[in-house]
Amino acid sequence: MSSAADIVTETPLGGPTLPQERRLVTSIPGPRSQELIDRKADAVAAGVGHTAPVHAVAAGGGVIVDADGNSLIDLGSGIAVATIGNAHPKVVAAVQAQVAQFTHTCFMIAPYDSYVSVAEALNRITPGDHAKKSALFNSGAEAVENAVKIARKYTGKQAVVAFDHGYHGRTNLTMALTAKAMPYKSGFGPFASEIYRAPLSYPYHDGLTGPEAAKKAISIIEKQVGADNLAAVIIEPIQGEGGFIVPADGYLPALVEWCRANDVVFIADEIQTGFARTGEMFASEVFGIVPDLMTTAKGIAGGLPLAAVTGRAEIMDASHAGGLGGTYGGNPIACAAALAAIDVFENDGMLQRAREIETVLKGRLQQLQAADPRVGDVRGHGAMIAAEFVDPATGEPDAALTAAVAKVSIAQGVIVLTCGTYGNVIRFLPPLSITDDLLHEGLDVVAAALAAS
Ligand code: PLZ
Repeated sequence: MSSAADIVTETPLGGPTLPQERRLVTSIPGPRSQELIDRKADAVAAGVGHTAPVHAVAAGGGVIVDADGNSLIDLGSGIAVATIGNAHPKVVAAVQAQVAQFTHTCFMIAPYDSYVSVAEALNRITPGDHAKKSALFNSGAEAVENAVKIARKYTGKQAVVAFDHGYHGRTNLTMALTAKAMPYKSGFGPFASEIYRAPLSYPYHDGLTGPEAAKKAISIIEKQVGADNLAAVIIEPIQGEGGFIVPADGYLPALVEWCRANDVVFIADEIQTGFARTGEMFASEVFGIVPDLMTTAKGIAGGLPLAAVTGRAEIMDASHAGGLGGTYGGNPIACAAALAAIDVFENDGMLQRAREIETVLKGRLQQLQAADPRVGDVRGHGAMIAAEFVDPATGEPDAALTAAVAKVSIAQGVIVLTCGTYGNVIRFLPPLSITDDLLHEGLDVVAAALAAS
């Protein structure tokens, strides 16, 4: 059996030197993976699911290697986290140096440089040249919770508007902000109060221009919530879990303008879209908007858990001293990883690579769409591209087809993720360290899975 270390191939953007190939030496799951899946069923709470039935032992470049020696093409990056590639050498070196120095003092007890440096970097690279400040947390949901706390404290108002198809996390407040009941919310209520929902711009389905869709949303917000009660609007510039929905041009700028005119904090949730994923450092730049607050996580630290709220200094400073924090927020190891990852994002051609990946993904998926009417829509930016599957006769979402294509692809050694309110979207979120050859091979497998489904 060939092991991960047998063949050494350079990956284009660093990462462990795993052979960059799809290699199936057993069926998926192989016996060792199956053993882990069985132990998981016995030991891990049933609510914690998994997409690919594999026992991961190594990952880098564009592959994940399992305990049976299979090498799977990774088109998901652990949900948009391993954007610079798994175990990127700069992240590994930074983490190793930090872990040997100190592992935790608690930033609220004895502050350290790397937290402040991450805050400075975020203040510099997020959109807008106004004065900014940041605060660091552990997970995306925790960042969203804190953005809402900060906006409420600053405005003295309580209501928060989120959008149809939105996803913001699994904690109590963020479940309330999240749109989809199954699997995220069902049975887990009651949910936080003062959360309202407005319609999104979803060009493939609503046929509205951006300004038309914004007018509709703003009218609902004004009538059902009232600007005088509204602390914040929170939106993903391109929705992630909801189906990689790209709003029509002009939608987001109109919302931002309305927020500015009405003393409402505009929060961009860039947890999935941030850090070069869309071909810009942040998706807000794709739409030419400057959010008041931004939440980030996922790609920020090359796989280490870290999240942030960054925004206008006067808003970020609204909280009394001691009002924000948490034991682990801005953990020194995660901060060291983030500084290394941000260096890679800024200096190693990541924006360019995301744009190249967009060309490959969109080109291939549009070819599929032209040949197969079940591919209803192809959309996205950078290395965040999706295909929406429908019944061509009715235009209705086809979740069964989508699930079948994903399942067959994974069995053939290509990890793809689904998403969408109706479960009828396959999303492509490859690490930017993937080679073009692997990307094409992954798409060949998906195309064959579609043809066979
Ligand atoms: N906001 C926009 O995409 C996390 C969720 C996976 P956490 N998305 C992946 C799952 O099924 O749990 C996400 C996001 C946006 C917030 C979050 C929440 O980030 O780090 O998972 O808390």
